[in-house]
Amino acid sequence: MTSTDINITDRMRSSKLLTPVMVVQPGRVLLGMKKRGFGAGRWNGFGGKVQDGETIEEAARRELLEESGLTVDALEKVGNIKFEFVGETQLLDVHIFRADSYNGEPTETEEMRPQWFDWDKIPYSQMWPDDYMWCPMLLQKKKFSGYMLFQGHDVILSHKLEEVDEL
Ligand code: 6U4
Repeated sequence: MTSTDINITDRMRSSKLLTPVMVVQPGRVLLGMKKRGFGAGRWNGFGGKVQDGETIEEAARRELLEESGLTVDALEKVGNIKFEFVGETQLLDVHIFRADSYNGEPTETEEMRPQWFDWDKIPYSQMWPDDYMWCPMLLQKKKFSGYMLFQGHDVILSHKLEEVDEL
């Protein structure tokens, strides 16, 4: 355990569970431009908050459908990153999923505008600033676990990210 982990545990902070899903095809990945709310103006996976009474995976499927119009058969949990924002008490506990096949056609919704990106043209400069660290791992089918300390929404003060066998 690192000093960072101990800090989080000691403060006993509440956390909000979030569920971004990346839909991946050979050579391309589907992202959504977030049109409102948290992370607006950034390309992102499709996801949102886990509601009472649903599992994290159920929430991931519900949010994917609500935000992109897609359903998926298999959903693989590939990452877990905890986010702390300086001055905010609540941690974000983000569970990142990958889907390799999907049903339906990506459809723009009130919250997201979907678009396919080639793997070598992922718009990292218009994504959350941590994404360039783990998206390549996701595309390589690696699993990862980490922690990010943000100052505001643009600056990462410190981070830890490691490949793991299991989540
Ligand atoms: P609602 O309920 O629609 O008002 P909103 O504030 O729009 O909520 P939410 O909770 O639906 O946002 O979705 C936030 C999304 O952002 C989730 O899919 C998780 C994702 N997310 C949060 N931090 C991220 C980060 N650093 N990198 C990333 N995705 C992140 O790629």
